[in-house]
Parts: sequence; structure tokens; C-alpha cells
Amino acid sequence: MYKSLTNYSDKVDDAFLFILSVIVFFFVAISITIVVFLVKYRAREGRVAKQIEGNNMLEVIWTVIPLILVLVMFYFGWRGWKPMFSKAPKDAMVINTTSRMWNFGFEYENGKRTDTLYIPANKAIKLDLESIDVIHSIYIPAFRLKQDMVPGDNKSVWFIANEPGRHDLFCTEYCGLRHSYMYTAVVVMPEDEFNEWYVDTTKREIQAAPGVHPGLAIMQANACNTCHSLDGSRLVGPSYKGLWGKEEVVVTNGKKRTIVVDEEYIRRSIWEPNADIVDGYNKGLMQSYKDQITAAEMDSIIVFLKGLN
Ligand code: HEC
Ligand SMILES: [Cu+2]
Repeated sequence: MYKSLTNYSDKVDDAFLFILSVIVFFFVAISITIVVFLVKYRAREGRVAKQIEGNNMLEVIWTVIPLILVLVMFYFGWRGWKPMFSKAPKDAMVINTTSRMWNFGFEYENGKRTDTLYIPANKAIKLDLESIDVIHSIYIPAFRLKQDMVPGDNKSVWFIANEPGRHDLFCTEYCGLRHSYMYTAVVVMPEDEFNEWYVDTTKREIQAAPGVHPGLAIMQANACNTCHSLDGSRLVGPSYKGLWGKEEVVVTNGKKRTIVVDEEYIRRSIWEPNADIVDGYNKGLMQSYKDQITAAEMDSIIVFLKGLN
């Protein structure tokens, strides 16, 4: 009925289908019984209702049958759950998966980084999960995979994808204003194709589309624009419009001071966002991009921001 896309997804489907069958069976059986009884035992001239005090046989039946049913449900559920949370094989490929407001980031063993999850088929993949701000939840419906990502409680999940394909991957824990932007994909590739893609670390994943400034492309890839607009409107953070060279009041160590936005200030804003807080905005919303934005990318961002004026 369904295609099994991971090593355990058919087991999850078994649990689902079993529970669904039980539901459908009882829905139909009870509905029919209601209708039949309505007709059969309707009030008639001369018929008196009988009071039934108890029936041990019935009590046993309606205790034992549901008990068996829920135990079978548990059995199917357990079979699907166990492989997901068992220990990953030693040779599993580890991918560090980070969630933040509002995107996912994937970092491979060779340092390659992407915002879409690329994996080879038929190989164990272990996702080490970390959220750096609020609770997110990684969800790949096609793989029947879902795991909350709670800051400070790093979990991991592992699976083997059975065949090449592209599937939705998104956050399924409402995590604020732009939760819906946490929408990306998992791309499963044949092993040789994946290897070709994997070894190529010269080609950064962040490539500007034609006509898009590289600085802007970097910011889009890091989801900066979910919090910062280009048109002057206020989102979670201040707009980039007119930022360069602007005089601004910031709060540094609890004290207000006026600064002029220059390269150094922008670098600090991105690498240590909590050092200077723009007056009127909240601390702790923007997390440091120290590990995400390289010095060269930073230069590109600065050139782009300068060009906005
Ligand atoms: C979760 C929301 C969020 C994300 C994502 C985010 N920021 Fe911010 N940013 C803020 C907030 C809030 C402030 C204001 C408070 C402060 O100064 O830390 C801010 C401040 C800034 C400032 C200083 C602006 C000013 O007016 O002085 C810059 C520059 C900046 N962010 C750049 C970036 C870049 C580049 C990225 C992506 C690499 C990014 N931000 C991602 C929320 C965010
Ligand atoms: Cu989220």
C-alpha cells in the first residue's frame, strides 16, 4: 500500500494500518448495531422495557477484547519505534543537524554545510540534533521520522533511506513568527552520485541565483531574512534598509550608547549579537553565527549591506 522508504517506515505503517482497521471495524460495527437496535427495540404498544442488572460474561468479553487489541497496538508501535531509537551502527554517517529561528542547517563529517539534507541511499545516516534557541522538531513525513529538538537536550536519530528521491523536511513544533519558513527537503542520492557531490568541498552550497547579490544569497541561506527585512519594515529584528552608516542607539552591558554602523559593528552584530543590542529590540533572539558565517562570507554580506544605501 505504501512504499517503504526507510529501514523502519513499513513498521510504522503497520502500526498505523492496524489501528486504523480497528477504528474502521468498530465504527462500522457500532453504527450498524445502533441502527438495528433503534428499529428492533423501538417503543411499541404493550412492550415493557426489561431492567438488566449485570452480566459477567459481557463484562469479561468487553474487558479482554480491548485489552488484546491495545496490546497488539503496543506491539506494532514498539516494532516501529525500536529501530528508530536503537543505537546507530558504528559506520553510520554522522550529520550535525542544527535548528534555529528559522532554518535548519546540516554539517557533514568533512565540513560541508547545507540547508537541504543530502544523503546517500542504502547507508546508515545518523542525525545529531541540536537546537540553539527554542524548541523545534524535525519531521520527514515520507520517512515516518519526527523528533523534537529541545535546546540543551541533544538527541540523535538514525535511519537508512532505501531509494533515491526528494522529500519534504520541516519543523513541526510551532516556534514563533516564521515557523513556516523552516521548510526544506531531504534529497536521497544513489551512492556514487552522492560521493561525487560530497567530495566537492570547493563548491560551496550557497550559490547565488542569477541577479542575486552573493551577500544576499548568504543571508537567505542562513535565514537572516526571516528576522530582517530589506524594505524598512520591522520583523523580529531591525530592517537592513539604510543600516549602513546609520547612527544608532545600542545597549552595551546595560548602558545605552550611540554608535555609527560600520564594518566592525556589523561583524560584531553577526558574530556576537548580544554584545550590542539595538535599542528597542530584545536580547537573545539572534544567536551567534560564529560557526556559520565565514570571514569571506562576512565580507560579502557587508558589501551587500553597503550597497543597500
Ligand atoms: C531569530 C531572528 C534573527 C535572525 C535569524 C537573525 N537576526 Fe540579526 N538581529 C535580530 C534581532 C532581534 C536584532 C536586534 C537585537 C540585537 O542587536 O541583537 C538583530 C540585529 C542584527 C544586526 C544589527 C542591526 C542594527 O540595526 O544595528 C545585524 C547587522 C544583523 N542582526 C544581521 C543578521 C544577519 C546577517 C543574520 C543572518 C546571518 C541575522 N541577523 C539573523 C534577530 C535575528
Ligand atoms: Cu522550528
